[in-house]
Amino acid sequence: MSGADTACETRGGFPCSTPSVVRYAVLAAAFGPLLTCRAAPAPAQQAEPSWGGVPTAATMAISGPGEPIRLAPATVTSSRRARLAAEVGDAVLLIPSAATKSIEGDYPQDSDFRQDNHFLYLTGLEVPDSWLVMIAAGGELKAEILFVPERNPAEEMWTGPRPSFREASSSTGIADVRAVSEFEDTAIESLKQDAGVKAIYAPLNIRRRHDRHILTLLFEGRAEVLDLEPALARLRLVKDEFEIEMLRRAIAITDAAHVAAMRSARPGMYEYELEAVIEYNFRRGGAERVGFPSIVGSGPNSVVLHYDKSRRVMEEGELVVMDVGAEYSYYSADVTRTIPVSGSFTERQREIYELVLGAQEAALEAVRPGNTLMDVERAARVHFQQHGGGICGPSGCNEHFPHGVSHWLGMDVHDVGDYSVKLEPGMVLTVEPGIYLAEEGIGVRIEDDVLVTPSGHERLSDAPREPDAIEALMAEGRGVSR
Ligand SMILES: [Mn+2]
Repeated sequence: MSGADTACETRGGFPCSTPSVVRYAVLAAAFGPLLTCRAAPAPAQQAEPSWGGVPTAATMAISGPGEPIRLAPATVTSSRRARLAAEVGDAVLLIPSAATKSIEGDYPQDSDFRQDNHFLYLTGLEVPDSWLVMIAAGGELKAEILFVPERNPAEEMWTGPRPSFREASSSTGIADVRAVSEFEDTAIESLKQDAGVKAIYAPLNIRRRHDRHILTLLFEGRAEVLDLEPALARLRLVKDEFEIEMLRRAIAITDAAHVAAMRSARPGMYEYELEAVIEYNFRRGGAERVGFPSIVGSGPNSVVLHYDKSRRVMEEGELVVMDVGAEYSYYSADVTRTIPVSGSFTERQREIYELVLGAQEAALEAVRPGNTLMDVERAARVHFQQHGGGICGPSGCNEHFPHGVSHWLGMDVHDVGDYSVKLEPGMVLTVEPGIYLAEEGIGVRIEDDVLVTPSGHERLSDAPREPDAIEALMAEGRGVSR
């Protein structure tokens, strides 16, 4: 849209600076006065993490008690909201929080309330049943309103105190906080009527498509409703400093859990016992939950890519694949190590392991700005082609390596984002080649988490992965001198 930018008026306390804003005046009037100044309190100083240090006598406990998670402060979430407005240009954005879980209907065992990732990314607020409304015009954030449940002493006896409007405002930097009970009558009703709105962005994924508010706008509203996901995915693909810090913590906790597992593994142990060592260390390190169901697969289960039952006794002479990730502050690690149950690799196992490790090194080399995930994938596959003949047999390694080398990593373990873009500093991906020989019951996967940097990459995960280092650690865990 072109045209002279002369109009500048204020209606209902809603400052306008571009012509497109005028279209939102009706909306603004319906919402009442909208404040655009957003408080940005400085984040509290954090103490140095205390959990990384002292190993205890027990092999199963490596990481000491961790710090509770942190949520992004207003300075961080305000800048994300401004970037989202720049991404969409002219639109009204509706972002719902996660809903309260019901013990009767949702089977929420072992899973506390978890905020919706998009909502948390934009607000840092762990409150259920809420909506964020943003108005963008000319690529600028013109207004934002947070609708949260009103405080309710009778309910809070069960669920604990909820933030007041004032608290929600100061933790998010959103000046205008209202009761969610008003959301339908103000936001949805005015959006249904207002034909001047160029577009409404809302999440239209399968979980959200049936939201009654979104349905109302889709079928009764006059503006086009577009999917918010691609715009948010573009933002979330490049991590900000706060996100990288949280990812580093999630990954450090996961590394420590791998070390504990290596020291604890024994023939005769159930897979679930090893899983318990890992998840115990996650929680002790301050992680809220697993980022995905832990995969601990021994022997024949080592070739099952997403084996999550963990019910088998691990036997002498087998390998066990541990593909696990702690979730800390809503960011998930994803690190895989493959270790010999008995503490030392057989010759055959080591040969396969070295092949996979070589492919991983080749793939890591390809992680640098300008390359794509396809280049990373190709590097691993070329390595298998050139060095895997003796191991994979005449059909080649592709048949024994059925999954991709990389995926994006962040708030979702398979994080949002386009897979065809060029790598840029701030993107975080996994590099995880594997070889699975079903007939031999040998599966090897090695997975690390990698940050793209201006000059190449930084491997964020650091649990031992050289076979000699794994054997040394396992011997130490058994009190065996080598
Ligand atoms: Mn992975």
